[in-house]
Amino acid sequence: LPSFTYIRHEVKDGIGWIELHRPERLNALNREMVKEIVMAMEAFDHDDTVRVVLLTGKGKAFCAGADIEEMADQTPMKMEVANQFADWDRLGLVKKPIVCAVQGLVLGGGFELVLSCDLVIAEEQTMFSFPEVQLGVMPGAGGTQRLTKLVGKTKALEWLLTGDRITAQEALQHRVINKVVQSEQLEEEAFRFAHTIAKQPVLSLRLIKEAVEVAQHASIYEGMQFERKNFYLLFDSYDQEEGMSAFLEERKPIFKGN
Ligand code: CO8
Repeated sequence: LPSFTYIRHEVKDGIGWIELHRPERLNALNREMVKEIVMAMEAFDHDDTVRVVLLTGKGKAFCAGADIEEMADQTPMKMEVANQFADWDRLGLVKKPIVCAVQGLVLGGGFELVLSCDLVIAEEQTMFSFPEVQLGVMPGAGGTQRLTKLVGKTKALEWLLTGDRITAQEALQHRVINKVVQSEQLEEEAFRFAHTIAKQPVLSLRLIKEAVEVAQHASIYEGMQFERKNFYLLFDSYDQEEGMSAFLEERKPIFKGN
């Protein structure tokens, strides 16, 4: 991986760690930064030493949203030609689980980035919002779609139409996030959470994530067929044989990731 301008990255114990790093702009996302995030995620997706991706931020805001300065003089045609949201589509194609740990403010495009991840852990002071409406625009990177699927129309509209801030507890209650932890424990808990997943057989992780993604848009019948095929596929893996033999022999399995 090249050294990036707006993010930091590292591989630690099977965890591909990406930290947003644009502190002077409260981690506001410019187009280059989004490209860097996507490039790092795709590189981790193809790196056999990585089993799970962990995305974090630091400081007052996990992310203050899209870079307003960069966005202010956009035109519809410039945006059509630049097609920047294609990068966001690529995020949705990452096969490995993505855990996101957030703190401080999670705004606009930053909230959309969080919604593009699979599992979210937040420190208790975290505040989420979609302030786009107050700027005369609306979310453009999946906010109206992913949020509505998660929380339903009523809450999604309330949050999107007011731009009000949502606490971590409220986000937890509405199933936007998985866990809330004390501020000083965020990093440790995030690594622990990621590590619990990283320990599992990697092909199971992959096919479970894929099947859950299918459940987001398929009918229950199609989804069941898809699940079944993925279930069958895993019986061609070493880790299935190892996992089941270990159970029968009353020992701990040693998974190989194939
Ligand atoms: N874009 C550009 N610069 C920003 C942004 C931003 N979103 N947020 C903060 N900054 C800059 C500030 O301009 C300031 O710069 P400088 O030091 O040069 O003056 C620096 O970061 C520090 O910020 P503040 O001084 O404002 O810090 P405060 O603690 O006073 O306030 C806030 C923090 C409340 C977060 C405030 O900065 C703020 O309201 N920021 C804008 C939040 C916002 O409206 N975000 C939504 C943007 S719209 C969006 O995300 C649309 C998504 C569409 C698709 C996604 C594509 C990526």
